[in-house]
Amino acid sequence: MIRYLLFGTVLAVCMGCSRVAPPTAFGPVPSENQMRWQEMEYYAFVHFSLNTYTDQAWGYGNEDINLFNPTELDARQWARICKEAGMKGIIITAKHHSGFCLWPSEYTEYSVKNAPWKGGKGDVVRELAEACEEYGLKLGIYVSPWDRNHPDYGKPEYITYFRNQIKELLTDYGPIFEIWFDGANGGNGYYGGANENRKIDRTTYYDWQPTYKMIRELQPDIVIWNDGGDRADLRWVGTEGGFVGETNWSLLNGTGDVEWEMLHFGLETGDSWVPAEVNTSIRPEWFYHPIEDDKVKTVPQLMETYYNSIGRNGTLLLNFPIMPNGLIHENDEKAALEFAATVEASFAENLARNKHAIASDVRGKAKEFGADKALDNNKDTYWATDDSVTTASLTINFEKPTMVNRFLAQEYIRLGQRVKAFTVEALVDGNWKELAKGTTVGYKRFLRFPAVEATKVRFRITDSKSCPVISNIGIYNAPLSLNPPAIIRDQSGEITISTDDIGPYFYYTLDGSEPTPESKRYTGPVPTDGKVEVKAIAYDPSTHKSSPVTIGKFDICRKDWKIVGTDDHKAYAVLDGNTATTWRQSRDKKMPVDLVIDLGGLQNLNGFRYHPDQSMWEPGIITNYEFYVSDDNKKWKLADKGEFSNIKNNPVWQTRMFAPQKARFIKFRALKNTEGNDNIGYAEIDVVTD
Ligand code: FUL
Repeated sequence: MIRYLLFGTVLAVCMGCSRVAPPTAFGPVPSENQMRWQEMEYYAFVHFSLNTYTDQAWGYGNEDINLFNPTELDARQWARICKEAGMKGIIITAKHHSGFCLWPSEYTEYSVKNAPWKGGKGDVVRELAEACEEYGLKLGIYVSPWDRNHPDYGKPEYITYFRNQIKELLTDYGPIFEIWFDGANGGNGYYGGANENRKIDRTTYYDWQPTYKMIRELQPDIVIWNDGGDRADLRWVGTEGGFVGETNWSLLNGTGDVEWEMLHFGLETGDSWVPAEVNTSIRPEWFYHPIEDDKVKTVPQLMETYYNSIGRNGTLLLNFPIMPNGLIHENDEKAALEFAATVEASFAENLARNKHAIASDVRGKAKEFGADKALDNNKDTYWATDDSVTTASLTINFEKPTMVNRFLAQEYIRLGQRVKAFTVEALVDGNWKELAKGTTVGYKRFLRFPAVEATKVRFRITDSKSCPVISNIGIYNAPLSLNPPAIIRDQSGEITISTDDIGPYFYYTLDGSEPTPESKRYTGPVPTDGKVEVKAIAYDPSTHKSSPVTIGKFDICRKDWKIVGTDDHKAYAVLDGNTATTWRQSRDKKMPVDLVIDLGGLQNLNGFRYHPDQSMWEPGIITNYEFYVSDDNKKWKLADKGEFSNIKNNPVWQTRMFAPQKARFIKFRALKNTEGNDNIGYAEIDVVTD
């Protein structure tokens, strides 16, 4: 109350006319750099390194430099695709965890300068910087703090090395809009031949403050992303799945611990402006794996990501893995361009633009803060209320019934983030109807709802930290696209096809041909045996539109498989084809923990697949494993061992190939999990046969 008396709407006198003062900033506000970054909204990651050539997620640090030979590398292809896809910049993995440098760093031999590519004269970062300049894109740098190659990693000397590298990257390649410091540290690595485990204390080891200072001196317009140490300009959202919390405050506390919830939802009471960046890949993994060529996200999936990132007050950093030849795969390009076209079509016409609008309150009843300022397509003007008002509404009159299914609100965040809760209502056939509800708004907030024919739409702010300051409202009628169906094969071999959409038909093929509405119609589970490739579409009989195609590739049927050494019937969740169901081994077991399966007969094995536990809390996700095979469940032979590198942040299917083995039994041995305890869970286990 005192605050309102002191800072209540002020009538100021200017040059003989009275003028209503704008609201003063409330709480933390973005810096100019953060503001410029937020307005970029959508930009790309490219993941490319030596591990592109070894099919790994994280290089160990000893990969042979001679493998690096991207004979067709064309950074202009990357830039063209990003530009055509509506992106505003590209962040490149100049150095990933393996330590291999895509630029000829003066400080290490482990770089492009010793690779066969261009006779050691190549510089990927330079080529990208030039391509970005040509296409009008901004350049960003990912430089991994964890370095599995460097002999000094873990010692103070490494920090000097790391800073020298940052200095090179921020000095030699023109303006850099963002620098990205990933917090990953899996411990083990090559480390100049030591081949050992080196853990560091991420809160102290990197000594970030002098590094930040140097960065800001070298690149005053930069924003810093860091999930591993001192608070920076931007925050991670706690998942690589492509979504931030429905509630998303662009605030955190400047010091102190950050819990997962704070990353995901921000902190309403935070004392610093630390907005969210949603990073996700256009494929399941970050680096290129040929096995994922048919796993590129579809337009409906990318639209879902759009609404859950940009549509929730975040930015979207979408990754393209670069192929060993140095190009982006055509499937990824196609998906990104179709996604861009769908975004464009969805928001081509703002049905609220310049419509007549009435607000419940207008600041000092002044024209410059009127309702129409939220509909004038000018990001520098806004509708605001008097300081004491924290609930308010704005009603847009279409005059005639108008079909709508999307709502957009934007706060003028230069004055802080304020709105805590709102609803969207519509006048349909003379009655007010609630369409959707939201919590925070921030820079951009979209709500989706089933289409209605509305004569009026009302944006009702039901709670706000201070007076609302709304710079833009958008109302759209976006075309709908059907989700591609999910295809599951259970243990008996039965195929099930489904989606979350209500009402579509499904058509499928089992012979590799493209499904169309002329193909076989799905009416219920389809029995199959042996290896099968199922292709399916969802189809809307009323609009005659089809979804993108889903491809399900299944290896030998698992109907004769038995899980050995347990009578827990829940164990068969690992064979039910459903990655949402998990079997947890008994919590009494201590590492190593084995899962033994009898395949029911001899098989020609040359790989296995593991889908990790999907639980958010206390998951039992395996990071280090051994995989054995046997004829008789007595004599075991090691077929493969290794790590599932980035599995904690990106818990997707893991496929490992090994030299052919004829065997009837398999033993999947867990040596370590993501939490450093003994919890072990499996969503699915499968084999690859030749
Ligand atoms: C992760 C890394 O460990 C991944 O390899 C990838 O670079 C991703 C963007 O960040 O945490």
